[in-house]
Amino acid sequence: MTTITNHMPTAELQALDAAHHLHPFTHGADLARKGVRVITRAEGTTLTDSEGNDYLDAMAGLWCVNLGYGRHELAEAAARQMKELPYYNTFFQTTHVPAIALAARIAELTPGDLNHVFFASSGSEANDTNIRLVRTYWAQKGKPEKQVIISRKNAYHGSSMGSASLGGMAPMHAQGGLPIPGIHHIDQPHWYAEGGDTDPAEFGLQRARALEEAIHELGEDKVAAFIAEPIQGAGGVIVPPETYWPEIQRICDKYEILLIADEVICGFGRTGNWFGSQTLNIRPDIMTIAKGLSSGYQPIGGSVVTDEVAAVLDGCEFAHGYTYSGHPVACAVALENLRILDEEGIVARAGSETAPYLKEKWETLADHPLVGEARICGLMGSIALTPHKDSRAKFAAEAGTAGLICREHCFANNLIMRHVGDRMVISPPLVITRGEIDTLVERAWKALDLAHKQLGDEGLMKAAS
Ligand code: PXG
Repeated sequence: MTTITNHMPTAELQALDAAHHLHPFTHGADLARKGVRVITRAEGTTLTDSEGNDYLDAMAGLWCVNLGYGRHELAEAAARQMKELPYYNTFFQTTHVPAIALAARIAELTPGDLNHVFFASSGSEANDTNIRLVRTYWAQKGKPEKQVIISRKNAYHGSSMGSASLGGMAPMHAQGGLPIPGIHHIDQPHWYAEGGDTDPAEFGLQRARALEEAIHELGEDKVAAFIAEPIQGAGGVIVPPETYWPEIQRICDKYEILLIADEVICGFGRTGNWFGSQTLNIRPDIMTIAKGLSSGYQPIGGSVVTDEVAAVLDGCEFAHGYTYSGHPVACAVALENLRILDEEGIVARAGSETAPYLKEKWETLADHPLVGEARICGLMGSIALTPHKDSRAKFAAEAGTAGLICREHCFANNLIMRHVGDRMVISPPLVITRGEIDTLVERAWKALDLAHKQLGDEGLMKAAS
């Protein structure tokens, strides 16, 4: 057997990766030609690759390393738990201390009477739980016909059959026969791309009222729940107009449907409060959590439900669960992560200091000739690339061409910023310093300059007609 280490030449690691490793959301043949980037270590907000290059990770991994890299306390919590009880399940009338402690801590942190947690190992699993959970809830209440879950186009809720069906990503639905039955998608509150000449506040109301229209169309007696990310993340960090969420809340209150806030990205400090629901004043019946729950140090997620939902579910055996629901090592690491986020005031500081500073700097990017808008909420931000600022025009070239060019210039300038089509998005670790924010925005500006030049040179600064 070959021993594969960080010290092997990059080319050998790349060849082995191409030979044996299938990557998520990646065109395999393209990647094999180009050669994969090998990340070897990380500290704070900085990643290092096998060639010794450092990158400012403005994505916190995949929107998850809220605490930043290199916190040994979490490694020690894992090692302690592995020695004491590396695994036991939470099925069949058993439990263990890490699961008890983490569920209790989550209940303290989540707002209102969201006091009960069903654990999973990822956001996708948690959203799959939610599909079965809300349908079971209504069946228990004597309304088994309430089955349909309303979601939104361009939402991201995961990659499993159920969660990708909840999601509204057309390319995902095109593969593997999705969506599953009983999921209905309404339009998203994406004013910049879809609002045209409508005033943003009016547009927010219109897009919220699409929920009410869908409830009428499908029948109130058929609709089980509405699911949404407080702020769409993977869809391009789309901050809805301020009118949107109050109207959604009004509609959810008026009709008998459960509101599921998918907090997988927005949770655990990302928007400047513990939960996006607090920032946007939403009162969900169910929250999906993952990512920042453990800052990505261990795979863990869950569904947090209110006292009322839990009481209804308690009336039956919910025939659902994962081998690793409440995995003790993942729970111990998540608990340690939450302790540090709280005791070091990281979430509090994200809201009171880091987010306002980042906002001030990030919004300067709106002055760049390639940028149509810069949006930010807490520590999640986006910029829209455009060939024509005033009209918010899209590029004539295939969507994502400009975004990819910009992303490559970011990498070449030691910044990791993701592109979603022709939007660039950031979600840095909450521990990012002012100096690092300055660096982030300087490097972003430089990458935009270079992308602008390349797009011009290649004749790509043309607007779609
Ligand atoms: N809900 C939301 C809101 C998410 O952002 C999931 C659920 C699924 O979580 P898991 O743990 O199953 O991946 C997510 C995940 C991207 C990207 O490219 C975003 C996610 C995952 C992978 C890539 O922006 N979000």
